Amino acid sequence: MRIEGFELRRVGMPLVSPFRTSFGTETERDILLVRAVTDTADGWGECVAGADPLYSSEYVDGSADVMRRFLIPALERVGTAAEVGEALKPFKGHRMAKGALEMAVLDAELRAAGRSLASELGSTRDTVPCGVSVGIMDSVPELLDAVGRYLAEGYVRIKLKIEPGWDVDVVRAVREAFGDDILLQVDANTAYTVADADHLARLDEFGLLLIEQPLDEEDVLGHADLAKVVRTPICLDESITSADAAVAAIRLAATSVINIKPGRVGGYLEARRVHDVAVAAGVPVWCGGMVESGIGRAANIALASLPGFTLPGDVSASARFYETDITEPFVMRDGHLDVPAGPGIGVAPIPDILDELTTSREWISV
Ligand code: NPG
Repeated sequence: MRIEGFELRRVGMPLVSPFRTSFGTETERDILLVRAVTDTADGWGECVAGADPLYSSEYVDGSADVMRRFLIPALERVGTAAEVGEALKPFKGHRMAKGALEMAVLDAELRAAGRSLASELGSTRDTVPCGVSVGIMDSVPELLDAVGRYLAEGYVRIKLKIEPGWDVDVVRAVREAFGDDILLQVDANTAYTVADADHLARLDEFGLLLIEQPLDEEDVLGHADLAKVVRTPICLDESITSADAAVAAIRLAATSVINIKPGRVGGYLEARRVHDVAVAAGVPVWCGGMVESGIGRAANIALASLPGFTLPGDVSASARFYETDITEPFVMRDGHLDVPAGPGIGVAPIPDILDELTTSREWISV
């Protein structure tokens, strides 16, 4: 395969409701899509960097810049998706940008070969269970209302975003309203310090599946210390930037569950390696979400169908975030989504909708 170049497309996708986390509130997603044009087929990738560097150091203008100036030119002699990671290795960081380019090349390669991403990654299921991530709200009644609606829609697992001042009482209210049987977990997005260990241990009485990333991204040892105080399993997200980072965190007993987000680790091929090292260590994984459009959502569903993904992921229907998706929408049935079976990621943008939501486009030859 010869890569001719990439189209960078920015799309502005309004969210159905504001999504608040401990690091900010989003009302619209500014998504960078990349289309790889090759001599055999085109392929799509989605960069999950946010508009601002608040979840991680990456941000979407920075991703576009590094792709344009460094990453895309380095792909001149690359002929397969498996070579992309190696070709981009000299450039430090920027995993979300690298992951998007690799995804587009992988999609093109698989489309040309008529193979699905799911089968390429090692999928063992046709459907995946859907979890939903519920943002911080202005009041507890408002939150209970939202949780009630998601449960009625069929979501099989609820994740509550937490931060200091919106944690123990909120979890208690959800347990009191919906009982002990619902699968429930919390996500702090690094909002606490190890000095909060005793406070976080108060969550133990609620039978949570896990506490996700309570401490700073770089505080892996802090998580190991915290895990000795808190009985609820600690799950790392932001800290797990590669399969090597996963191995280290597991060995340090800083994490007993792992959230795998392909963008955060530099792509779907590294995401599979994280899956593999976790499975080898007996550590369950689940697929995270970054409020993706149908492009990234399709690929996440494929990844979530690998055998080590034994917990429901942040894999929700398109309608959870978007009234109009840029692909055919993903619709949940009985709390599950079908794994796309077509070539590559199995979906493509609908041209008219894509054009309508596009805010800028740019062509870059390799
Ligand atoms: O279902 O796509 C989804 C969203 C899940 O809560 C979710 N994602 O910290 O995991 C996270 C959070 C996030 C969203 C992080 C957007 C960064 C950007």
